[in-house]
Amino acid sequence: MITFRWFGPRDPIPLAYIRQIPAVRGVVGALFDIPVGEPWPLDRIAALREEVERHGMSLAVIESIPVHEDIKLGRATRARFVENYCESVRNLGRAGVPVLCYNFMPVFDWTRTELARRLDDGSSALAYDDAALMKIDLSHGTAELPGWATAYTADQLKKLLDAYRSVDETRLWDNLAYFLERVVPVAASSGVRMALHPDDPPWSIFGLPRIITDGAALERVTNIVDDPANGITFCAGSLAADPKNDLPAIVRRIGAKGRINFAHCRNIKRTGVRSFQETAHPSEFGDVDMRAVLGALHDTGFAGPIRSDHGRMIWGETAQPGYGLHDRALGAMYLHGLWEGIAGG
Ligand SMILES: [Mn+2]
Repeated sequence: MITFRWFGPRDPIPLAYIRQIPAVRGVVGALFDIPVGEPWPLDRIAALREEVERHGMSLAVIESIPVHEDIKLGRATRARFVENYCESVRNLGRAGVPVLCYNFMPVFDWTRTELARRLDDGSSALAYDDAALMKIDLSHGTAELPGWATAYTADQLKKLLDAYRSVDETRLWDNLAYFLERVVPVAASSGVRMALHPDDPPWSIFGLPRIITDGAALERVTNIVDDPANGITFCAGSLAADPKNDLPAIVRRIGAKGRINFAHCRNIKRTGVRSFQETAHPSEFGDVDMRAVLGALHDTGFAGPIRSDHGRMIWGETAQPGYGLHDRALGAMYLHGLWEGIAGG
């Protein structure tokens, strides 16, 4: 099912417009006003589902319920936050939401160094360059980091970065295991499939550990708790930033185990070592062989939600970086056409 991310009532793109993109029948939604670590109320999730259904689509995925830093840090206070997370997962099940996309990246979610890189065709797109990232000064908080203007004050960020000094990759894996061992059984009994998103970009930034960076890591995740509810989000654009990642091979390996619960399909063009820019979705514009990716998904029996991912800014649109209507709609149509060609309609 082709889906489309929607940021709720504050999203300038109304559900009525999303409904008009041919083939899009599912919405990827979330609640954006629940403090991180608090449980998501059933009535709020149910209301979101009803609003989506009133517009003729289904609430296919929640992306995402953030994991509290105390869980990633393995602090003593994590037990309460894990229990709250379980409560949110139970409520997703009660509200009939089948898939939960989440990530386990310390402090920073997806990170870019430019929000409007000009491409040859006059459009603009998100871009990342490791050398530019190194120059970002975090001593004043996240003010210098594109897209993170108000996330952390200088003092909050310093305390958090200090706390992570004692968390290396091994500890982060342990803390992920603690989380999965407690949350996956709840997801399984609630009818919710978890879908861990790879780290974006898939390497350490600002000295913080990042572990969900390649096919081996994604497979390791699925082995921590061996249950269909413990799956991954296959994100083509995130994984493709590292040229060592063979995307169709990763899909075949994890897809064969039935553990790809959600797919993000977008394209990027690598512009150097640890440097890339986002592009239009079709294969010819970047380093992702999208036909091979969708072919592998099809061959392994994937029947879950797929969404177009970050889009460029085109046709004069102004929108939240990466999340305008036009280019993501073109991406959705491209993915739909490609899938129709592969699957035979
Ligand atoms: Mn993604």
